[in-house]
This record gives sequence, structure tokens and C-alpha cells, in this order.
Amino acid sequence: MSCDLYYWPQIQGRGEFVRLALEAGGAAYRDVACLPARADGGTPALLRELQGTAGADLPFAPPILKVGSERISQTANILNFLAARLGRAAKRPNALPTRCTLSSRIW
Ligand SMILES: N[C@@H](CCC(=O)N[C@@H](CS)C(=O)NCC(=O)O)C(=O)O
Repeated sequence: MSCDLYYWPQIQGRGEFVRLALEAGGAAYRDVACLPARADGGTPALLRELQGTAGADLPFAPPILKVGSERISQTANILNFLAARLGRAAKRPNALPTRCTLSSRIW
């Protein structure tokens, strides 16, 4: 799976949870806002992504993960998406509510 992460380049913040999941899962990804402007990256690329997303799937704030034509936002939602695709999802039926409760306390 390859994807693009959009998150503020100056801070770790919520983006770091997504980076850790991507690294642990061995995903190929670009940290777009950390790329130089000549590679179409940097904060302007992040702002373009935010401004270009008005409508049904409004992300509200970074982090945003783009996978193909899908745009996924909200940190807990991104982590749940990645856990399933990177083979990291717990098998217990109550694991998802537990993760959501933990993440709402952390974030
Ligand atoms: N509930 C969202 C919160 C996203 C959020 O607050 N992102 C912060 C950085 S950690 C931000 O970019 N805030 C600027 C803003 O809300 O305009 C999530 O978990 O992803």
C-alpha cells in the first residue's frame, strides 16, 4: 500500500501517531508537507489539500491520509483504516471500542 500523509511539518502532534503506524506496518508513504517545495511539498501543499476538500468528505484538520482516490481524516479513523490494511488490527471483537476510548482520552 502506498499513500500520502498531510500533516504540519513543524510539529509531531497527531501526525506522529499516523507516521508510527505507517512505519510499523511497512507502508510506502510520502510525508508530503515535509517534502521540499520543488517536489510539490511543504506547508503550501498541505494548505492546498485542506482548501481543496470542501464538500462531503471535509477533513476539518490534519492529519489527512490519501490512498488512491480515498481521503481519510480524523486520527483515530486513520489508525483504524491502517490497522485493517496493514494487518495490525486486533482480532478481539471489543478491540475497536477500546481503541476509540483510548484515543479519545489521548487526543
Ligand atoms: N479530531 C481531529 C483533530 C485534528 C486536529 O485538531 N489537528 C490539529 C493539529 S494536531 C490542527 O491541525 N489544528 C488546526 C485546526 O484545527 O485548524 C483528529 O483527531 O484528527
